[in-house]
Amino acid sequence: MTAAPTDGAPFVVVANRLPVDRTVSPDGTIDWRTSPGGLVTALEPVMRAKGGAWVGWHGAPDETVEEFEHDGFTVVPVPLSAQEVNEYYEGFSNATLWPLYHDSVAFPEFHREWWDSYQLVNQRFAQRAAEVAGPGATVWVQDYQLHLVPTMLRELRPDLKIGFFLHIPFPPVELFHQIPWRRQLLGGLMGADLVGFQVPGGAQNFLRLARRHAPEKVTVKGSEITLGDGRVAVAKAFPISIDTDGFRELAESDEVKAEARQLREDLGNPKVIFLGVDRLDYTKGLRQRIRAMGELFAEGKLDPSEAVLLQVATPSRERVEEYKRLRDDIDLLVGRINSEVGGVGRSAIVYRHASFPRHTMAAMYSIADVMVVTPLRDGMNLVAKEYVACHGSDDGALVLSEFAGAALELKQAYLVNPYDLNGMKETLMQAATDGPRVRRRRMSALRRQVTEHTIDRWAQNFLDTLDEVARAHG
Ligand code: GDG
Repeated sequence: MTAAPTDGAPFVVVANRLPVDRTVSPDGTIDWRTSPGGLVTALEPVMRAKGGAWVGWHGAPDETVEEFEHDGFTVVPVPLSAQEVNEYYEGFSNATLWPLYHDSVAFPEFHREWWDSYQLVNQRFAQRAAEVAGPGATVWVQDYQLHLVPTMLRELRPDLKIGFFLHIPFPPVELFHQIPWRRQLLGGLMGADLVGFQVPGGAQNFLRLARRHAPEKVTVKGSEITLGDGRVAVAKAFPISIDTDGFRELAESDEVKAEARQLREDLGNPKVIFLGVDRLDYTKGLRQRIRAMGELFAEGKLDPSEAVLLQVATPSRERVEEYKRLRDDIDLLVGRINSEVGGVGRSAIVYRHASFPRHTMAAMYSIADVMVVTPLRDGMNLVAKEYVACHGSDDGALVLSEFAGAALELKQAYLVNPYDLNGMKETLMQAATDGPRVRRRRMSALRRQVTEHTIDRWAQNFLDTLDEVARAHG
């Protein structure tokens, strides 16, 4: 057991990555840059509002960094060796759990040394959280890289309220069963008072597994798991959202409006702009989407002098084999399509493998006539919600995969099955050609949804429920 520091933080977020990455330029200057991805977009505003401490890796291997203050909260860096980055992060987290939790759309690899490293690193995160959390503090553990932390942390600090939120899908029993360490992973989560999932299906999968593997004296009833010592862990869905007002205000600013005009001009003022924005990840359905768009151009259904697909693919996990392959595939596919369709000096697909500042993203969202979000599987997908928040006029259209968690809320989107190429092509055309009345009706329903369900409300909901559970059963 670790003693509670009397001056510790009352609220602690524990996530694999800090919201800022440490970068060192060639002249040795150290800089901190916002790290990419959905988890940071979602939690940074919560942290800015609540204060406290954020425990996470700072993005540079083999370096120890002291804690420091940033934007009203304490940043607590956890060091990782190059070997741990390789085995715990790129290995077990991103080449075992990530593909398996996303329907095994890529083959998950199981290596015992990756698992050893995963346990070791989870223990380090738990230890650091135990050191910075004040007496009776609320600790919110994030995502699949830290499955074991809730139980490890509870052993060190039984006085804490512990929540866990999984940002990605939680798989059905048949898939989860493949994992050699399934019991330990489940047991790790049961250390939390509240385990949150993006959609009810995820919570149900978890409860079903808990029932199946429950050791003696553990019972599962409804959404409650009662453990041997009488403590209760609750599993429920909390669909995550965005800082809707923040995005809307950004998109309405004069700077972003000017940038949007310039962007449209740079693209040659096309009649229809299709937009895709994704981390370059095989779960995001880029191959299928680009093929569908390519066929629409090749068949003459879309005219490259009038329509364009702007596709942003943010670099991600570049050292993992499957991601290298994906990058090459997409380069090849886009190159082939552009060489076959389109006039001289005008590309059917404008593809950028790069990361852009948030204001440029807002400018892109506001000029996109059709936003195309077609993951093969996605916990939620914030890009879909950001588009709705930023696209001011009601003449936009959102094409959204049925397999994104967001589809359960954004029901008025043009829903597609990304595996059905013909169906997707038809829906893309329908989204581009529907009359203004239909588009307006759909967009205003979507806007209502993201205006009412914001990131603040999500965090408040989760933390209120955590308080209730801990009070009732703690
Ligand atoms: C995971 C789950 C879940 C992307 N490129 C740039 C950039 N982004 C931002 C987007 C958006 C975020 O990254 C991506 O969020 P998603 O939700 O779309 O996807 P994941 O990264 O896979 O997130 C996902 C999420 O966690 C939250 O729970 O929704 O299902 O997989 O915010 O705007 N931001 C900037 N430049 C870029 O180039 N500034």
